[in-house]
Amino acid sequence: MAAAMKEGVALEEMFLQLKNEFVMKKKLDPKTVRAHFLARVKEGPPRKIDMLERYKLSLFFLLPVALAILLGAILLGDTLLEISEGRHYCALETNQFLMEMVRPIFNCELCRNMTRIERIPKISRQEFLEKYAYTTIPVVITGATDGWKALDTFSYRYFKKLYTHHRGGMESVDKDCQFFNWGYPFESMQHVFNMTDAQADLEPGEESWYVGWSNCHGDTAKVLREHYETPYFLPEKSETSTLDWIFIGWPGPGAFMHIDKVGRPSWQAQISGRKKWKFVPVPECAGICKDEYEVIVEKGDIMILDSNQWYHSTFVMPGEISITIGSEYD
Ligand SMILES: O=C(O)CCC(=O)C(=O)O
Ligand SMILES: [Fe+2]
Repeated sequence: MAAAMKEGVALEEMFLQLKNEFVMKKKLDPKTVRAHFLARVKEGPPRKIDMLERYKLSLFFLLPVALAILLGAILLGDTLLEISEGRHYCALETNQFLMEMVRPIFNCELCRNMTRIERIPKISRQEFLEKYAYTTIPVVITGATDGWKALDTFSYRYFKKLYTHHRGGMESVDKDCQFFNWGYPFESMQHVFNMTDAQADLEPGEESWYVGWSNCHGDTAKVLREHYETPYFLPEKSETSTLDWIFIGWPGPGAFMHIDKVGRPSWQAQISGRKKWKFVPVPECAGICKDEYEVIVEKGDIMILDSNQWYHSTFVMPGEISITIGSEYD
């Protein structure tokens, strides 16, 4: 995971360097910019990609991908069926190169005039629908968790107790959901809940930590749902995924720069602590949108993001432990 973290940082550096190069040069069309980015990620130094090379490049990538899909369909038949039925989240381990290859081209007009990420204290369903729900523009709705029990109950010990008492909860995260250690030395949730009380509380001299997981265990989800509500501004007809995402950890680096392939936009409520989010537009928006955007999410705020369309990373600000819960919506 440390290697993956390094890879994430290197990718981000390369990405920003490329963006600067493109801004210095004359305007290139988005497809060419993306092809350059993919070529640089795969092959190192930049080079001109002509039609023949492009053709070879496509064959080079598409042939193994097609074979892998065929093999995967044979070997992972059941899992794929589960995914198609929405019972499984992801068949492949996160791979940023693959993510970049499969994501759709972004409409850079959406961020052309975007100077910052807005923090809005109150928003009606209608305004949210028109401006943010499906536009991919990140936004923070402040003070949006009033009355949520989670603000008083969620803590490291609360989750430890919940997952220890509900048989199968932890195992199902390992087996059917996802666990991210973001480069910190935890192999699984069992490992996280076995740390010493001193480290859990980040007593002086202890190492900071930050992890995240999705919960797809029915009984545990039922209990979690007693502690939070569907954000009041989500469109009436939208449905929140049955998958909850929890991220918890102390000040320091959180998620490293990445892009997801989850299919839907998501909300994330800050239940404790403060977290800085960094958003970087995709390569084809170089010179059209700002190089990066930052916003701090405070306790009680809800972040809205389309993690499929923006590279994003997080950093927990000094102070309390950061705890968030979120989900996708459609
Ligand atoms: O909250 C975090 O640290 C990362 C969240 C994230 O990557 C996501 O919601 O897609
Ligand atoms: Fe993400």
